[in-house]
Amino acid sequence: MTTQHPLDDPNADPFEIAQTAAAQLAEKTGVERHDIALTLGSGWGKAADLIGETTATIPAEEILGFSKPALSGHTGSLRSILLPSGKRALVIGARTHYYEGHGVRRVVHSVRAAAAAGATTMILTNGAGGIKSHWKPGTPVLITDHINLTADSPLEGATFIDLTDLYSQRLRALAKEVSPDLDEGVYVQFRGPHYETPAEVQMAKAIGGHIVGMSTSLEAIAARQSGMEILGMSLITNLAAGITGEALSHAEVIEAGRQAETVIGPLLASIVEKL
Ligand code: 8IG
Repeated sequence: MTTQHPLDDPNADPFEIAQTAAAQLAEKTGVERHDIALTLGSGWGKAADLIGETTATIPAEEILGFSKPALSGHTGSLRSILLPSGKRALVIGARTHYYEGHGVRRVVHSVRAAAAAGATTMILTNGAGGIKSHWKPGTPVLITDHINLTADSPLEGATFIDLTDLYSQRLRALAKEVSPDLDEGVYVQFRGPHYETPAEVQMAKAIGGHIVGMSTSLEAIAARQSGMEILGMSLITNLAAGITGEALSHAEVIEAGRQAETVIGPLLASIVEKL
């Protein structure tokens, strides 16, 4: 119980820890370099089985800096997948959320480890609430941009990183080739873990948001810092608070994710095939 997490040491260098994690990943997977990394959020897990052949599955806690998953339904493993193209994908089924309160270094560690493992493309997926009232639970949406309401950043010190075209126009166009009527929206990251009040959802809408969630933005910033090209996708598992008047329930969110699996898994697999 007294074991200190390596990223909690203020004197530790998070990039050095990511390098060590990448070396451990290479050793345990037998794959020297990964090309693409995917973080699979609620509802997106099935995609891993469809994108290629899993050649190694590593419990996340065996890799330096990773934490056990906080939530059941989040799988807690790292998988190395051989794609039909011959490229290697690293599937991160172990997301640390900001609301867990372990600090932003731990939130973005998987992204930094993936970058250190060689990945130049970062696919970030999540389950989220929808603000556009015509969205039905189970709708996949491309993230075009984000608004980070956590009041935090993975960048430390005077690190001024450009976030123009953070969610790559090129990768979004590619996703649209696979699914031309894929909807799009601006993702608003709240701190959580509570869902928004209806007034907060109206605020998110007023400032230009279409999707509300509790992940992704901080990870995207870290991925950009590491020079990766980013594709972000949300699965709308519920309409945001106050949009329909119905109360939100975690069980319904999980169920919507389960039902959407058969659609979004193949969608993501087809996108990955084009990378
Ligand atoms: I799934 O309605 C899921 N995650 N902030 N709001 C926020 N996060 C979410 C929601 C939602 N649904």
